[in-house]
Amino acid sequence: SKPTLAVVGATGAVGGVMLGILSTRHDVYGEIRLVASPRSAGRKLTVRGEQVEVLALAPEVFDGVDIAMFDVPDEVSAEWAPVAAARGAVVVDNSGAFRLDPDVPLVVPEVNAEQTRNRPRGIIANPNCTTLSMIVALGALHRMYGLRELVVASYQAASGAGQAGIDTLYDQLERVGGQRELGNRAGDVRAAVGEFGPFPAPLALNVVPWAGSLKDGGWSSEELKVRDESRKILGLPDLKVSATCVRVPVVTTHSLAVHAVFDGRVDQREAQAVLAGSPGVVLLDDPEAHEYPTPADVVGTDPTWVGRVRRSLDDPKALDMFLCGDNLRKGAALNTAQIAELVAAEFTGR
Ligand code: 11C
Repeated sequence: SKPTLAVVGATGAVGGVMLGILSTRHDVYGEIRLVASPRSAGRKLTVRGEQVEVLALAPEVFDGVDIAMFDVPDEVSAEWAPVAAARGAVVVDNSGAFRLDPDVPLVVPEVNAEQTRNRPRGIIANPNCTTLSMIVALGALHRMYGLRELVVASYQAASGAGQAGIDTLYDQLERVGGQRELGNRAGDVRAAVGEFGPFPAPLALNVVPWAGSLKDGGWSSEELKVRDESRKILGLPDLKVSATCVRVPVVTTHSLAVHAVFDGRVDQREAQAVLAGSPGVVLLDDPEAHEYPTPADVVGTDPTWVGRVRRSLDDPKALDMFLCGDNLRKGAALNTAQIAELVAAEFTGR
């Protein structure tokens, strides 16, 4: 029979995209239960064309649930994912709480779908949106050439910081819009934008070289996630990864400039063909026609988009490229939904 699904964190930025994705998949689940913090309980949300009342997070909401998706802060997942698992649900968790737990697989279906069944804690982790915005394409290139090293700069959208990030960017843009004198003197944008919200500096008319929290050596948590999660997903524990994570005034869709070094020589045309032929990847790479991915064109789509593929001028084993992925879809809700569907197939197949 069709499994019962719980969506925990249904009222957040990722939750909203998740309900849209679930509404395009009528055959996968029986009941869908929506769960959120007590603050949001009682609200009605639409999924599969029906109004469903949001339940307050409590142990009982997981009774009879086969699969539970979590889109909540790390500390909420850390506490509640084991509760759901203890009540028999397979948890697909989109927080950072379990991603590096050796007993929790970190799954990107195009790269390591087979890991889904290897879940001793009953929990499967969904990667960070920045890692997810590049890893499907890099997985395909790794299969072809053998990956050795990544040097990454991210251009991350405001919605990576949730609804508060989106609201902050729009509020700031409203304040600076039309003020043509802004941006010519140090500090004037800072004075004009109002609240910074979840960001440490103005985001409108600016770029901010920071995402997450401060870790040893000056690295941000986001940069360490890109390193640690890429290694785990690709099964390359010694992969060299240097990331610099930057926030840009884009609402949704993360971009990355990647320098990837491989075991052997690479070829531009061959690499482009590999990318073009990989499920979940779209190659858009015709600079003469001004064709390359940009967040404004990619947002709302499912694949990882790749362009500007070049062989390094100074290293025949290295490729440089530019990637874009919708951080709320493949970067979060869609990948979670894909993992949950792999689990759901176990239920319907038995
Ligand atoms: C951002 N990638 O863009 C972060 C948000 O580990 O799931 C997601 C944090 C995470 O700010």
